[in-house]
Amino acid sequence: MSEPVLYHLDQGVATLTMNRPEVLNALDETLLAALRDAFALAADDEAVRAIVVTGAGRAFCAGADLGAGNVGSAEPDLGERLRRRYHPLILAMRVCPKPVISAVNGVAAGAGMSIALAGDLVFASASALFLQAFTRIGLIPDAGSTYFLPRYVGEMRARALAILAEKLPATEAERIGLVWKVLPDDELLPYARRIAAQLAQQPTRAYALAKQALNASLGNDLATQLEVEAVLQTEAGRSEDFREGVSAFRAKRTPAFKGR
Ligand code: LHQ
Repeated sequence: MSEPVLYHLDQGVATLTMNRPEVLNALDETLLAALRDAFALAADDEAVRAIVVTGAGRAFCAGADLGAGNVGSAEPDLGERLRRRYHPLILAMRVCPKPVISAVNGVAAGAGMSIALAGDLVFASASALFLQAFTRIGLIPDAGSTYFLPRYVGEMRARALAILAEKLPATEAERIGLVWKVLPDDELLPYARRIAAQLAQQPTRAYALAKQALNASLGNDLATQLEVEAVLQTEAGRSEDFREGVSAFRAKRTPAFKGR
């Protein structure tokens, strides 16, 4: 049997590829567990300083596996399935102390779209599509979609995406702020890996702290968030990379960051 998630490490970048192309990388228990494990491995490995998540074949991910024996087959409690399998994955992506790039190479539907949006940067191929497929089958958006959508694109667009559940082309997703950059299909993965490899040479500890600040931001008032920034900046200010950044600036040389 082929691996449900391919794990490839090169130049400080772990590429995680969901690998069930025959069902557009639909999420079954095995794939979900493997993806969570792959994020844990990449988060813990000091050699990994940036992560790319993508899909094998023509899709990014078609969401929960709707095939026989999976969701919809005498499922007693979908909420429990979410808590057990999806929430740990989405949280792992958000709190991962390394930048996570979603390279959306084709359709990202249902919880597959939620996984895409959980990345820190979302790049998409020109032929990619985003689909809040949930209400089409009588479910509500989950795995973080109701959290990410209003924050990324505003209330009205979030509601339209969730309720109309229309296919959203990549260029339109970029226009409304769900995607940072759209690339020609054959350039997406090389581009995502190139950017990730560049990030891997940068002060990645600062990215981790910036993620922490941004994760906290939307639930906080200004005074609270200023304090969050101060606490995290104290930490950044004590890092080797900060000393190196300033010293390289003064010496007019290229800094050599170590992510510490
Ligand atoms: C699939 C799937 C799929 C299995 C394509 N499953 N086989 C729910 C419950 C519990 C907890 C967690 O959270 C969730 C959240 C969710 O994610 S609910 C939303 C689930 N996803 C969907 O409803 C999307 C279903 N798929 C589609 O609407 C279409 O396949 C899309 C629009 C994604 C792509 O359409 P096409 O490009 O026309 O491809 P296709 O439909 O022909 O699919 C290709 C194959 O992949 C096909 O198999 P076959 O044997 O006929 O070649 C599909 O059956 C299979 N596939 N999605 N989710």
